[in-house]
Parts: sequence; structure tokens; C-alpha cells
Amino acid sequence: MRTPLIAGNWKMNGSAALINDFGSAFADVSLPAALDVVLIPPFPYLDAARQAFRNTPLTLGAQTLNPVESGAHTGEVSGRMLKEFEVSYVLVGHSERRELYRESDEQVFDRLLAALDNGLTPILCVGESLAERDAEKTMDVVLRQVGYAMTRLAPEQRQAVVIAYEPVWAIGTGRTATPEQAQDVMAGIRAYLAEFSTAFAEQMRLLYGGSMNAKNAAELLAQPDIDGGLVGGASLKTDDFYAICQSAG
Ligand code: G2H
Repeated sequence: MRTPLIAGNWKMNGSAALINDFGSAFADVSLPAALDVVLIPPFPYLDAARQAFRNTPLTLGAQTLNPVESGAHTGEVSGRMLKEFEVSYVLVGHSERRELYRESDEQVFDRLLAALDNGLTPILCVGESLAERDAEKTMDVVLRQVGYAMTRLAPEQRQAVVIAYEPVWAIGTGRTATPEQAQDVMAGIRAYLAEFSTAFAEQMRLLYGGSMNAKNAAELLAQPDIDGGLVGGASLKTDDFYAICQSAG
């Protein structure tokens, strides 16, 4: 059985005050027993979050990392540094990084490897643009992105990855993929993973991302191949994020 995972990606949003709000709101809450919950604030808030989340089920993620461990890389943060702050997960290949910062599949893979090397769980984000969907290229694009990483990893490395399917046209737009659209693509991803081994495909956690919110989460999470969510906008409100976590039970 796959443990569901809800990850809140704050992107370049939030504040120190909001970190404390989450620390208070999630202290002593009762969440589904088998559920992993991750909050992914901007780098400067990681240390405050580590402290504020001590009595909560919230664990920590980061939004990116540099593939190199240290050195002359002004503005960058390494996996080793994240580990020092008790970060457990890190996003790689988010569509905003692929688009705004021109991260290629190769660069995404380098980051993913650095995450694994530092004992962090990479959440590999994949997804098609609207133009690619309209041109019926969705599975080509998504499996290219998934395949680039999966074919280059050893079996034990592959097992340590979480994959998030985020259709680019659904990100921050308020336009969610229907549960059927999301399920179709995610079943396709799992079928691809089964080419490595059925047992491997069955244990891999696949998240849906793209305008998931407190209203649509339950229906999305009820799909057989959706094991959790990567939540952006709705992870900035304690009530909404809590409600989404409850839907994952
Ligand atoms: C997709 C998602 C979080 P939102 O980027 O990664 O954001 O839920 O705001 O669409």
C-alpha cells in the first residue's frame, strides 16, 4: 500500500508569520494515520519552519537545490545545506523552473541525483503545456520527462523518487484537470513504470498538482493512481491545507 502524500508548495509566497500560523494550526491536529504531509516554503523560512513544526505532523521540503555540493555558485543552495535544516523532500523540475529558468531534463536530472545523494526525497515534477495537450502530445511529453530520469537511475534510486504530474495549463490558473484527465495520464505513468517492474510501479507514489483545493481534492485523491497532491495556492491557507490533508485519509 502506498502512503498518501500531501505537499504544499508555497513558491515565492508566505512570511515568517505564516510559518508560525501553520505551526499553531497543525499542533496536535488529528490527521489520517497513514499520511505524509510536507510543507515547502522559500529557503529563508526553513529554519523557522523546522522549529515551528516540531509538534506537528508537518515535515519540510525545499523548492529546488543546486547539483553541486558547495563552491562559487552565488545565490544557490545545496542538498547538504538542506539536509542540515532537516529538509526531507525537494522539488525538482517544477514547470516554473523548467519555463522561467530554462531547466532542461538534463539539469533536472542532475538536481534529482544531488537530492538522492544527500538523502533527500526528490519530487520530480512533470507535465504538458496546453499547446502540447491540444496537439495530443501529452503522454509523449510526460513520459519523456519521467523516462529521462528513470532510465538513468539504478533500481534502488528509482524507488526513492516521488513523481508529481502537473499539467502546466492547470497550474495557478484555477483550471483543474478533471479527475478523469488526471487519472488517465497518471495511469499511463504507472504503466510506463511497470516496464521496469510491476512491484516497483505499484510502490511508486504519484501526486497530482494543478489548482488542487479543498473542494476538488477528495475527488482527485479518490482516483486509483493518484496517491497525493502537490498543492500551490491552497497551501497558503491553514484551513484549506488542513481540509486537503483530511481528504487524503
Ligand atoms: C502547481 C501547484 C503547486 P497551484 O504548481 O506546485 O500550484 O496549486 O497553485 O496550481
